[in-house]
Order: sequence, then C-alpha cells, then structure tokens
Amino acid sequence: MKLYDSKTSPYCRKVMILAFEAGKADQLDLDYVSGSAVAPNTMPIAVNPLGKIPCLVRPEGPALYDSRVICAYLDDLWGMGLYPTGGRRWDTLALEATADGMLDAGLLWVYESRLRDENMRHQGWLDGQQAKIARGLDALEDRWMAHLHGPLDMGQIAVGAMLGYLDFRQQVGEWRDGHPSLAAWYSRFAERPAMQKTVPVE
Ligand SMILES: N[C@@H](CCC(=O)N[C@@H](CS)C(=O)NCC(=O)O)C(=O)O
Repeated sequence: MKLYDSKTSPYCRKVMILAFEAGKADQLDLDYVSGSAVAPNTMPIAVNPLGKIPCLVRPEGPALYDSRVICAYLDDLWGMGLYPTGGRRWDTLALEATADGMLDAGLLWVYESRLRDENMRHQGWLDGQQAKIARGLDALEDRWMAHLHGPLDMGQIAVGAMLGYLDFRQQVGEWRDGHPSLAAWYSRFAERPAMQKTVPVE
C-alpha cells in the first residue's frame, strides 16, 4: 500500500504511529510529498481531490484519505482494536476528534501566518485558532486524564501526535504551563518506540 506522507504532518504521524504500534510500518510504501492549497506541488491530487495528506492507496477500491478514515481502515485490517467497542468507543472517537480539531486550528494558524501576505493577515483569526488550542488543552487536563491513562487507543495516539506538533511548531508558547497532568502523561507517552520513530523533522 502506498501512503502519501510527510515528516512534518501530524495527521500523517497518526497513521505512522499506528503502523509502528502494529509492527507493520514496512507494509507502507511511503511517498513523501509537499504542497498546500495555494501550491499543491507534489500533493496527490490525482487520487485525492482535496490534495491533502495522509492519503492511502489500497490494493482495491478508491484511495482513502483523512487520517481518521485511514487509521480506522488500518486498525481493522491489522486487528489492532484501537477503536474499542462499547462505551469507550465514543470516548475514543471524541478524544481523537478533539486532538484533530486542535491540529486543524494549529494548521490554520500556520497557513494564515506563513502563506497569507503579511498585510492581509487577520490577527483576530490567529488569536481565535490559538484560543481553540488553549481550550482543548484545558479540556484534556480537566476531563480526559483517566481515559489517557487507560489502554492504548486511537484517541491517545491522536493526542500524542497533536502535542508533538505543538512542540514542533511552538505556536502556543509553553503548553505544559498550567497542564501538569497532561505534561506528565505526554513525557511517558513520547517514550514509546512508535513515537520516537515518528518525531517530526523539517
Ligand atoms: N482532516 C485531515 C487533515 C489533513 C491535512 O490538512 N493535511 C495537511 C498537511 S498537515 C494538508 O494536506 N494540507 C494541504 C492542503 O490543505 O491543501 C486529516 O485528518 O487527514
């Protein structure tokens, strides 16, 4: 299977963390691409009309895109059980959506501050995206610590990838301040081999 990938994309990192946790990373043929909505460059627009990564080309059927779809597919294919059944399933999905939404805010912030011409930048928009990340951090600290300390699931992987991205882009200052439980959880989680093998690099 070919995975359109990037070492800076936190969404791609979610897929690669899952693959390393499964011990199946060698089954993914990685094609590193780059681009944006403004300049798609090598992004896989032929198989993903949205021009976004990650994008997985399967032996059968259309390419899969959106990290959540790809992760659910690989989890099913490899029998990982990272999307548990029963009540914990909905918590896991909500946690993954929270982390992904924080990533969306982070990425919009990066695009606004890097791609848009300086005289067109909207400070209120940038502040609004940072506020989403700040509220997300508070929610994780206040409401999600018990879940984060439970058995490994896709919600935890998404939070790990998201916090790694905050460290990588440094866009919300020191996120550990005011979030001691989350910081302690992350320092342990970041030691996992799957996390170590997928540290973002420019
Ligand atoms: N919801 C998508 C977001 C993917 C995404 O935005 N990826 C970025 C790279 S980090 C991208 O492809 N950007 C190119 C663009 O927006 O055109 C997912 O979870 O996969």
